[in-house]
Amino acid sequence: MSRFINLACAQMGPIARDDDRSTVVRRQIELLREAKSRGAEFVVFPELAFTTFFPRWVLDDPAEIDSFFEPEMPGPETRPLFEAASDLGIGFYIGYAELAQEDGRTRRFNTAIIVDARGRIVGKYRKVHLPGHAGPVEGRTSQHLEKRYFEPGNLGFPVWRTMGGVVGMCICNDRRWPETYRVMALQGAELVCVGYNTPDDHTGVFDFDQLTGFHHQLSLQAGAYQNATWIAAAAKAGCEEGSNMIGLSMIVAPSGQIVAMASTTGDELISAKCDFDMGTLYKRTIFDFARHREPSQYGLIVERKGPVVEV
Ligand code: CDV
Repeated sequence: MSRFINLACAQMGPIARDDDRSTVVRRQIELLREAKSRGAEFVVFPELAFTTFFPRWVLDDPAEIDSFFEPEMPGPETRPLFEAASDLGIGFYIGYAELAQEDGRTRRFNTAIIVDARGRIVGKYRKVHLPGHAGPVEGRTSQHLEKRYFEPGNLGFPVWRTMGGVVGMCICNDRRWPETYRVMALQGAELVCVGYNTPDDHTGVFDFDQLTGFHHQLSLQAGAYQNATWIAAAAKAGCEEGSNMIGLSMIVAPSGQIVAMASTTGDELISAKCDFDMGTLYKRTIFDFARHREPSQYGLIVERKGPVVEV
């Protein structure tokens, strides 16, 4: 049996610090129109897709910080995206900085949502693995301060039955952690959506060597294969406010094969016809979790945060 979905990733080129939401949303709607012309039913947009990647800066002014956050989704400036998608009958995943009032206080999360083809938010995910630091690191021209601006996500890694399949989400750095995919795969994930902002010009002072693009691909291909799931990953790419971000948006099959990949670092739509059932072969054989996994032997995975050498 086959269950096909026409899937697209809307890679976005740089967003300037001064670009307003309406300008950005116009670009996104243009990408949605192209998606429609290709017959796409679901489009994955990047992480923090409405603004520049502000965690590269040390910001202290609360009003300036809040200007990058969305107190409501959709809000007045982002609603046109929802309306255009629903008019076109396209569902989407998009990332944004979420300003939440929760537990009697203001909280900030790096968030992504799934919106169905009728414009309804069906799922929300808050980024669990926040890379970088809480304060500026001396000697760096560009910081990575996600730990300063966001709390770790508190919603786990749920999946939703939508768009004809079982769909989950993660955000950027999450894609490097095997736990991310496995928790979703244990709930039957057939598609994992990922938006990301990955700079490749911090060599020598940050987490990168010359292999940033390779490690991105490696993580997605291994995650897809080892969990028998599709992965659709959309980049914010190009030189944004002086920081060089990788493109390489891609759609990866449950076999681990790349079936579509961006060739630019600008606004670019990639798409592929994907069969949700393609993972079934692996789920029945080599990765039949119920038959082959041995959770009783994996205790340290959840008990221990970092390595402790006892020998
Ligand atoms: N936005 C990110 O999470 N970026 C990280 C970089 C900074 C390590 C990533 O994993 O791509």
